[in-house]
Amino acid sequence: MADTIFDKIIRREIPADIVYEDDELLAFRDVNPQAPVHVLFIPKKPIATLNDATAEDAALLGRLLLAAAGYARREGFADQGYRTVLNCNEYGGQTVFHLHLHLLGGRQMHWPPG
Ligand code: D5M
Repeated sequence: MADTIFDKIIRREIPADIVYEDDELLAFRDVNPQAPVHVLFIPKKPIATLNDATAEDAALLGRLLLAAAGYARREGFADQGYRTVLNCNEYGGQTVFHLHLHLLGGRQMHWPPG
């Protein structure tokens, strides 16, 4: 898989506003926030898109979701609500090809998304 800007953040080669880290995951604030809270949760394992995840990654993807929910709970906006988004490839609007989960909160979301 090609090296991405998120791999550089994992290796601390470029700065990021990191809000969560464990052995397998990293979370940092999106540089172009679309809501008062906009955090990206990524696996440290280089998976380019959701299409590239395999059954072997099932637990990792579950932990990614739970890490986002845990962050919302700790930050006090879980009950108010939030949105998680995982863009895949061109029609999904994916621009960085290292799988990432957007966590958006702090404002009313609308449906359908654009
Ligand atoms: O989302 C990719 C997201 O990644 C987009 O919202 C901007 C964000 N981004 C890009 N570069 C950085 C850095 N260096 N720090 C923080 N956030 C960044 P996608 O789902 O691929 O469209």
